[in-house]
Amino acid sequence: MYNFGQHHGRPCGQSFMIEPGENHNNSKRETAFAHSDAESDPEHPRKIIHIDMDAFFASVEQRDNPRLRGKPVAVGGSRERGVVAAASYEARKFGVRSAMPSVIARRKCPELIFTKPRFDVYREVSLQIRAIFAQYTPIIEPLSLDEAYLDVTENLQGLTSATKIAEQIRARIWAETQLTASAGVSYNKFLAKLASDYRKPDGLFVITPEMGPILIEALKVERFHGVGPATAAKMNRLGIFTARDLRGQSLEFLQEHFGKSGSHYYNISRGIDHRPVMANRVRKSVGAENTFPRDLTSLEDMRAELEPLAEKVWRYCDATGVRGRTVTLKVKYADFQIITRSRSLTAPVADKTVLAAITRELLATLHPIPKGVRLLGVSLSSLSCDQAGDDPQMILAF
Ligand code: TTP
Ligand code: MG
Ligand code: MG
Repeated sequence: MYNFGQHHGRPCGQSFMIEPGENHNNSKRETAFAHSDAESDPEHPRKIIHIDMDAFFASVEQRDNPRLRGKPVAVGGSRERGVVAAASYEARKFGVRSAMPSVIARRKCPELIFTKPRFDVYREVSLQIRAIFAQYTPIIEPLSLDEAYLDVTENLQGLTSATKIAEQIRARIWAETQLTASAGVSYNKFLAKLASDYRKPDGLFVITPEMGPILIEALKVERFHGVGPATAAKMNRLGIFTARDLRGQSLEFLQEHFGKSGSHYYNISRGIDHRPVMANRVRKSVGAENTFPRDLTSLEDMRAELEPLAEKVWRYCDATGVRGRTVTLKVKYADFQIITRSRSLTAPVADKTVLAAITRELLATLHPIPKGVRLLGVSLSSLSCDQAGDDPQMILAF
């Protein structure tokens, strides 16, 4: 059953936003064992582990360059428009974070050392850790290069304690990569992911069925995985700030305001999450979108907003080696009407400049724009993936 592991480290939280996408199993045979039961039996809770590498890109750089060890390190571009991809824990003491403009990071920490990302090495480590996971279960759902969900309810080693498995995995990751990972163990994905953040870095935390609902009561909605800044702001406007506030709302109210996601929010505020861990996900698209504080009305402003979106999509492409042929522009008007315009090339988009140019052309086809624009999104699909890319659909929210 659920054992408590060693608790050390300190809380820290940040996460990518990933939208659930379609799942494709490679074969019928695999479908039989490659995902866990959607409707979990309360008598026999599932055992889900979420593993996430600590300060991933930055730790790899510190591992491979002894001069960086113990120092505040940022992986990313140091130039004027550069952004921090990863910050070492030493850098975080100064307030340096992922996605922070490098100019601000340097202001917060003048001795910050910037290093260029080496995506090939990160991909290699990613494959190494996935090979370790595979020794315990075939039900592995990677969320990005450095993290994955594992369903170990029926694991290959015949171990009954999910906590023991998580500890073994952490130890093996250290032995094989000289990098640390944090683990969360719980009875569903939502809580396992939350748990892995609790004792970061180099920690393990278990959330039992008894603890789940109590532990999340005071949790702020913006800490929920899957609740992006726009949704959190909307919840706040409705007077919903914590899981407790969310729990105070009826299912009908949440569905009315959040559509299909309403019932998911209703459930997770109670520590309930029936989503199965899905192996063999195939990524369909990668996109970035931004909801603006004020509606945009001029074409010039819209063009200016497209640039960072294209950049963000391309950064992800670079990080994972993924490439795509179809560029889609999404526009949400002030009255919430959504339209999309796409263009497909015969070969994958070659670089960031091409991606940005196509998005500008797609925007130009909408001219004259009839109403204010609330949101713009850029995405790339018809993807050709390498073996390390497998998020079904990734939305990098601002
Ligand atoms: P995370 O797991 O979110 O962060 P982390 O591993 O750096 O730190 P920790 O988990 O200990 O809190 O992301 C994994 C890697 O993904 C990160 O090292 C760099 C990359 N990344 C970006 O490039 N941009 C981003 O905005 C984020 C959040 C991560
Ligand atoms: Mg990480
Ligand atoms: Mg991660």
